[in-house]
Amino acid sequence: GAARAVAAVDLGATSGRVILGRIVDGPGGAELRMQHVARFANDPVRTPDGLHWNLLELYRQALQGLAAAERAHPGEIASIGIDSWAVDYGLLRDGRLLGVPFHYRDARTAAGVAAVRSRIPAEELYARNGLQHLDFNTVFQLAAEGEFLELADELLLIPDLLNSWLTGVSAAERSNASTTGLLDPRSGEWDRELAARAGVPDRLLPPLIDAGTRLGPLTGDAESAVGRGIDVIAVASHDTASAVAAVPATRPDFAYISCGTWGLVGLELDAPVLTEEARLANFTNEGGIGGTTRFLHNVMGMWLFSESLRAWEPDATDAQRSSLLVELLGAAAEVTGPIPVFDANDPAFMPPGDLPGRIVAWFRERGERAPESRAEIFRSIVESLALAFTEAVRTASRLADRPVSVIHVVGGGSQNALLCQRLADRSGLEVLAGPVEATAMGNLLVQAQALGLIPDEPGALRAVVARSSSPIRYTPASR
Ligand code: LRH
Repeated sequence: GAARAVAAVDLGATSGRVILGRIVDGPGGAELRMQHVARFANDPVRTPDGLHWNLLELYRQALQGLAAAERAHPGEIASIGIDSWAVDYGLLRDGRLLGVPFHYRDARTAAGVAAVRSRIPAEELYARNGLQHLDFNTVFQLAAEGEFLELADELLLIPDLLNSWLTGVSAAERSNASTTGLLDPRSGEWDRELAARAGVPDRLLPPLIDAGTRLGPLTGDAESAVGRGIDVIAVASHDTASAVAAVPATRPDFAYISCGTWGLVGLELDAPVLTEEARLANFTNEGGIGGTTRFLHNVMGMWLFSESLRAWEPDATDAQRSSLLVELLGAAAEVTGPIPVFDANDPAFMPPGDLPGRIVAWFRERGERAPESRAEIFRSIVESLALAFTEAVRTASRLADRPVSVIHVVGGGSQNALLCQRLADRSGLEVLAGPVEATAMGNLLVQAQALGLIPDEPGALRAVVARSSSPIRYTPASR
């Protein structure tokens, strides 16, 4: 029979996928073979009270993909792992979801920021939770919930919520819990005193577990829909944590960019950097597998392209937008002359809506020449991202006092050849691009490790990724 398989449900902010993985023997050792089973759009929905995730549709798609995988490979799936974007959550009472989870791009959080700020100074908050300020950090979202917090008896982040639907077991996986603003990055435990001061009732915080913990078998309707005897394993459920776990680095002095909707730019460290300098540079300390710290900065990322395409072609399908992206990047590469560059960290680009209009306005407000054609706008995005990425790598290196000699770009953005080349040119560093599916790989490999298919030792996952992928190398143009 075929080797046992593990299944990843990887939910990104713009699309989700179900991918099967198998560990096979390669010439140099264990390798990961992946098989795409399902891909589906993740389209948020606006209702009168705000912007929401269509969580039931994502759950339905995940179950449907898993069921199709089980039908195609009966009895082979040993386990399932779920990862998603960070910070967002459901509130529950008696196990029942209270309302449709909000999208982190919803505007309601400003009130929550003001409320938390009035109780906890920004300096103290950072010294205790180590998170870069983003208006949508869970602690601020919760502070904007008002009376709903009083109704709830449990808080579950999106992957934890889906895991509880699959198994009946509620827990908070640490990598994603580290994005709430309620976790102490040194101890990896809830900071209950901080949570109380932020107005978050203690009863809401579920027990914490590490990535690699077996939660239990599929139960109830999930078992009927997918199959019997399949375990759910908590993976590094923050997508960025899974992606960084699967960076195919072979030497220690690397920076990474997990480049999807966001560009998460930084270093993997043994301990958090909680200095005032790091706070002012807006660097975050998130928890990774094996007790590592993801010391990184959020840059806008592929969102700038995808949201522009959505404004230009509101009726296009996912596939049509993908091919338009490739076409426009080709045209962008041909643009000559000085390219206008904007600040890719400007929060003005955060909300959904006419993004090209906001880019043009950014230049006009400053009395600068704005890009005009679609190709010019895309080239301006490429240059602005390459610059912001370069600055974030340099800042991370300085703040953590660690040299960097190579940048690994993983995720969808690693397919953007123009961006990777311009990043190499601007940073003066070698750029290694790929794998595209780093997040799913990290998800699958943590399961494989929990099942004993990969040794449980530092570096073991990256060694498998390095054998299973061949990154594309971009060298800086000589100037
Ligand atoms: C990327 C990501 C990122 C978070 C953001 C909310 O998908 O998880 O790491 O900052 O979404």
